[in-house]
Amino acid sequence: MVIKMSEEELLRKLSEAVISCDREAVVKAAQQAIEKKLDPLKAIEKGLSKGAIVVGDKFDKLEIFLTDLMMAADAMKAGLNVLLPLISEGKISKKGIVICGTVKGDIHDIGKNILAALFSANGFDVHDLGVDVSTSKFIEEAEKVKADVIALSALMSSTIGGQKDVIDYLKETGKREEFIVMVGGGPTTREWTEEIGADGYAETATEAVKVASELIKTRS
Ligand code: B12
Repeated sequence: MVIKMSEEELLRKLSEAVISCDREAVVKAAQQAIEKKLDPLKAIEKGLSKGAIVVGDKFDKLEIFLTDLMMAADAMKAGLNVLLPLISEGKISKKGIVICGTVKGDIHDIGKNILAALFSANGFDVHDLGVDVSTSKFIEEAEKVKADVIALSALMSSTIGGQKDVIDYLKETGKREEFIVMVGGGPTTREWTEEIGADGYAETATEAVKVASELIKTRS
């Protein structure tokens, strides 16, 4: 019970430090989380990310400005710099090759970076193409590295169409069956996944790794 309380307290601290755009407080809370042996993934998903959701809602309601949003993102990234390296290193046997990136017109990369780190930590060979990635770049790279999975991140309703573009392009060029396509990020839903004909969707990076592993298994 005592342990649970302090864990909750730490998660709250992480989230509140992101909400108040306090970089130093985020780093301090992340270091405390490590000292208290809190699972780094839990600290990210139930601490830092919760803060990001609150900040996003405030921005949506015009309660904060873009500069605040940028400062909160900066604080969150500082926390990730402390926590992500602690997520255990990949196992020796490679589970598959993943290409990931944020779609065209979209520069949000925090979630995509977590996704890449978790795939890597779980034994996948990851090729992170970064942000604002064009449809052709995704496909060129996927062919080059003989990817099993193309993971497309999109955070805005104005850019989510980039996920459909990749799938449409694969269909048009007769390459759809060569790759597993997964989609995720804020506006992505299960319905959208079905509508565009993607193979998999996940709400969190942890779930994404599980879904990808299952999809690869069923394909081979
Ligand atoms: C931080 C942030 C920013 C930062 C980005 C910094 C960075 N380097 O990423 C900055 C300040 C730069 C920014 C800019 C903008 N932003 Co912004 N931003 C956010 C915010 C607050 C948090 C996003 C985030 O990092 N979340 C935390 C991560 C961990 O979560 P996540 O990305 O969802 O990822 C998780 C899962 O979704 C999943 N996942 C992610 N990708 C994938 C991919 C696959 C394949 C799978 C399976 C899973 C998966 O795994 C991750 C970990 O579990 C959101 C609000 C929100 N609630 O999302 C707004 C938000 C996304 N932004 C928004 C907007 C409008 C903008 C701007 C247009 C603002 C402006 N007026 O300029 C610009 C866009 C610039 C551009 N062209 O891209 C809107 C989008 C609205 C919409 N629905 O279209 C949001 C929702 C805020 C809002 N409520 O209005 N933003």
